[in-house]
Amino acid sequence: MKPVLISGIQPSGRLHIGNYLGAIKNFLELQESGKYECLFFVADWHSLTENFDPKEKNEQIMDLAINFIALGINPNLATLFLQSHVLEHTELMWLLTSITPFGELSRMTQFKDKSARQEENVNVGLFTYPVLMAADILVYKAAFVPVGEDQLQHLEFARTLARKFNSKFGEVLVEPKSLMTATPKVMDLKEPKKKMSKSMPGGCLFIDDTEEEIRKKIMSATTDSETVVRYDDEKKPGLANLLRIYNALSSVAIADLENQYKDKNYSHFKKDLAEVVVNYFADFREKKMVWKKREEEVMGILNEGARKAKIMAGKNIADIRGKMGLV
Ligand code: AQP
Repeated sequence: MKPVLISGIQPSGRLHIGNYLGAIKNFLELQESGKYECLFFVADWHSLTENFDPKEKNEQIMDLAINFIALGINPNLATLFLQSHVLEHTELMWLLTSITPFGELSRMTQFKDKSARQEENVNVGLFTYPVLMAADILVYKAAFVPVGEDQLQHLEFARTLARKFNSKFGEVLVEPKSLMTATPKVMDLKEPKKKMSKSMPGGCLFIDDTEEEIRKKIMSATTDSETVVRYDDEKKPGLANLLRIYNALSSVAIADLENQYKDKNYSHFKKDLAEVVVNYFADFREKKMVWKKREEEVMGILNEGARKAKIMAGKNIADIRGKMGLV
């Protein structure tokens, strides 16, 4: 049996290049490697912890599922499903809350950041988010989780819970390891000291932006007052971020890019980068248009994915219940 690998993305806005380079690019490579039993899901429950409109949420869920498929998640190679279709995630979450220290959850960076950002809606779901995320992973006994850097603290927390559960009730859970890409933290285009985030759309480069939008956003990305194209993350964070994006999408080494642009200015570099991005996502944009007209087929893929996921999770949750003395 191949090791299980799992990851999810929230349907809370449009996918940006940080989601792609930090997570989805890895999903595709890992899926193609054939080395893992891959599970990918739309984390719709997680996304309810921020203010939302039900109609818009419904559209975001379908849009994310379509994005997954148009980007290349292949239902013949991976299981694609909606988190809310597999109730075993919430059952395990409840079981895990009984061994989760309150203090540890209140120290989670994302909880602190998001509760400061949405002061009017500091809900319990925002607080218990890491327990649900741990359940999402542990319920499949997943060994690997491809994520961006911002999720490492939550993954470490899932590892801690697995260890604690095993030592209290007996070995049953697997401690998951992270798998990161070479670009685990893509920065905001306007404020390059901050992570690119769906909640700050002004600095996001969305993967389904039009060609004109891509060009406009890259040309106006914050850089610095120097003119030399040189990688220096400390002094030139904006340019360093653009160099990393260029490198990740073209496979040209950063040192080679510095060389290639040594006698050219930032504007020349940015123009070329914009074309790289436009071309890289051209195929995706076309496929997305096609899949948008095939919603029924997408639902079929998600239903079949949930069916498979439920079989895996159901078997594991029975073992876990047993360890806890439930009958
Ligand atoms: N800027 C980023 N660089 C690299 N990886 C990133 N990820 C997110 N932002 C970056 C990774 O994308 C995956 C899915 O993220 P998510 O939608 O589940 O969660 P998120 O972190 O809430 O996404 P955002 O865009 O950053 O939204 P908000 O505004 O809510 O904070 C994860 O693997 C994540 O690491």
